[in-house]
Amino acid sequence: MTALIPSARGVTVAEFDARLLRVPLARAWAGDVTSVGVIATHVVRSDGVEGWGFSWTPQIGAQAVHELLVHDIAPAALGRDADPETLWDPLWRHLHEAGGGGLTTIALAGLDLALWDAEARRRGISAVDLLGRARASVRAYGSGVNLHYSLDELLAQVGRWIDAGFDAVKIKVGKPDLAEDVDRVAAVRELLGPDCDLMIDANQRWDLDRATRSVRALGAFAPAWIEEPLRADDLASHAELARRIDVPIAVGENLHTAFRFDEYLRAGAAQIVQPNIVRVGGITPFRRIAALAAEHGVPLHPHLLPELSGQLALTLTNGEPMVEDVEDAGFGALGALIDPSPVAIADGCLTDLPHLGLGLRFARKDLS
Ligand code: SMN
Ligand code: MG
Repeated sequence: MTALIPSARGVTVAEFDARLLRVPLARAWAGDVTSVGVIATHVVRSDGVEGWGFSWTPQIGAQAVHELLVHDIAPAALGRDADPETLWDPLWRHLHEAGGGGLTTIALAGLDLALWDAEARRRGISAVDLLGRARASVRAYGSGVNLHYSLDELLAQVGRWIDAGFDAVKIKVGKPDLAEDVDRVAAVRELLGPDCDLMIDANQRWDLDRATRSVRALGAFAPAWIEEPLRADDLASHAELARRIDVPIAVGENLHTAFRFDEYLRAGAAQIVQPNIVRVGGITPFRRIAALAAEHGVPLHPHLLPELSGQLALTLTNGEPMVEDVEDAGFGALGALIDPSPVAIADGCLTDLPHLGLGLRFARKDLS
């Protein structure tokens, strides 16, 4: 991949800081997920240019991410080249004894995003234009953390997505009793009609036998994909499941490195990939994963974070990426941003609005 920021050579990281905030959710994602952790980051380069980024983890590890950023990433980054594509690999190697992916990559995203933001701001353009705009808009789908909803609540949510103009929606499956999943998916399909895309997400709840039985039963409602049917760690079972079912398998929100995505793709264990830009370590590794997906001819739909994912999706050249809009969970809608949201979602489409850099500076104080 050609370097995008040759003009940044010689410019170094001069200052870096990170602060932890919790952003309350308007709709709880489950009884115990009522807010998400955000680690807002800020970089100053040796040429005086500033950039803002963030890291994110809903429930687990936000303090640890903050500590990694302040104690392990900042000292290793200071004085080094401020080009994110030059800096990412040495920092990843530096952190590796604490894990090749997971908290280390989640933390690394905080610096990577801030460095991309800084370079776009130096040029007076948006990150979309810095990275290379490929399209004017991307399709968005309605999504919700709704396994705990009653059937009436679930249908009301799907009704809101239809009214908002979405033609693709994703619901959770994985009730203890398969018959209940069948009833819920049948009712949602009935409400949507045959022309909308319906995706189902099991959030790693099943084992191989249960997944086989479930997907065979739920396949009757023409799901566009089954997401995370099994533990994301278990590549072999995904490959076996793919041989047993004809619904495409989507994974990625719990894969953390380009190596892991490559293994899944080579094994035929995923037909759709969904990297989370923060969890994989930022824009730099996300772009490598997107290149891998393109090589394999596999669709990529970035996971969550529509204000960030939407911008990256606008730069993807392969296929038709879709962006996930979890109901009432955007950072803009939650009041977490200083500036107006850099993107808008209407009639099932995401577009970007005029902004500098990533346009994602977080509110100064803790919001919870
Ligand atoms: C999901 C994961 C984490 C937080 C919210 C939602 C979910 C999805 O798996 O894919 O939307
Ligand atoms: Mg999911």
